Amino acid sequence: MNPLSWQELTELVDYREPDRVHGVTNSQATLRLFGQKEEDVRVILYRDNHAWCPYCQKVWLWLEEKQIPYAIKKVTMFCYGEKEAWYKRLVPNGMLPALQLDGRLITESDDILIALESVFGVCHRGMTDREVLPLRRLERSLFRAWCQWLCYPARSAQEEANNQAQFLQVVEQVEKALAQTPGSYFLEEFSTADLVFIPYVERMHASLFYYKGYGLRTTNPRLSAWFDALETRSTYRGTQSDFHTHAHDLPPQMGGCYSNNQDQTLINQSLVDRGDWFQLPDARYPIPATAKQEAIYRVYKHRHNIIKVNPVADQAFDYALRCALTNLLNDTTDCIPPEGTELGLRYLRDRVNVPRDMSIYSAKYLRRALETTAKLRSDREPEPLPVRHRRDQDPRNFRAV
Ligand SMILES: N[C@@H](CCC(=O)N[C@@H](CS)C(=O)NCC(=O)O)C(=O)O
Repeated sequence: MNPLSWQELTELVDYREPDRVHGVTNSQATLRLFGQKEEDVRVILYRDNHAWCPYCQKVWLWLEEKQIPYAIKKVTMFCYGEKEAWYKRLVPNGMLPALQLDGRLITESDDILIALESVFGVCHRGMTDREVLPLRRLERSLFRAWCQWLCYPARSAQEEANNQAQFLQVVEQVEKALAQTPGSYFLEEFSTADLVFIPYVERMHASLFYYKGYGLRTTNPRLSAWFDALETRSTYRGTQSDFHTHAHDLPPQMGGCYSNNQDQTLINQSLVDRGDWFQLPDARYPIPATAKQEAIYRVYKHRHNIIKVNPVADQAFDYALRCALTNLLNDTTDCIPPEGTELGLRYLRDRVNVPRDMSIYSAKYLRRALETTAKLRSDREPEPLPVRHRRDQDPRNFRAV
């Protein structure tokens, strides 16, 4: 069967892009107004192009939760490409996030939140609240124990076991902290305390599943309920990434992630890299009815750049990509891609980035369609993703045309 043309694909896909400015939290917006006017904007958030930076996610979520009108300026992180000269003039060390509040520049995510609280009020409880402060310290202990286990090569099996035990001990304290209130959040309701934990706990969940075979969400009932509660919030869902993106974005950011190579780890790695992505516990909320359509729409919209950067020749890859999308739309495997294009389909499978490109379930559908279509040709895998940098994702190659 021949694939649908781009024209046919776009006509068959019934998808209207959500309102980026006033609608639900999304990674593509450069202005967020929440029903207010542009003159009301007092805040500019400088965050990374990839919607990956954890400290940026914390501030991003705060602004979304509080519905403060703000503009967004996106900056390249060192490992993806060259930092913009205008940003280095503004923030000489190039670190993200930064924020302008009534023209005053603030760096350091904690200082940013404290400054925002002083003007707009707290998110239920503030950064210096006496119940939030010990939780902030607990988050840093968890972070340190995670780094110690994940980011340093253990010199012996005993050292690996000690690092794991140390991490699990802090997880127990987090479980106890979550048990202090009847609901699923750290305090009586969603607050700054949750915001502080979200970015790294999400990254711990993904990385420990992939590199250590450990299920943070599946083995800890309070953390599991906490994730479930977060996923009821459209703010969180708009910033949420998936296991694949985190597993492969973390090594260059953290200076390395070390696998324990245990049987469960290898099973998990295969699931994250080759699917089926629907079996992963990275999202548990119901699949939105628009997820497939969103995936096709997003590929259609950026098809020129996607085809240009792909290692397979443009014409062959264009055909192969339409095969994958036709198969996705029709839920079949009738459309067979040209010989050799399976490497290009898998190249793209490995580079779908959540939430930068699309939301989590759309990415699962797309990765699955790319993989099942590639498999119609062979099991050949492309070069593994780089671990020291991710310049294959240089945003300069993906500017809208
Ligand atoms: N303590 C800082 C840490 C910020 C930080 O480490 N930012 C990283 C990204 S997660 C960064 O901007 N690195 C420079 C780059 O990668 O370009 C804060 O809380 O804001």
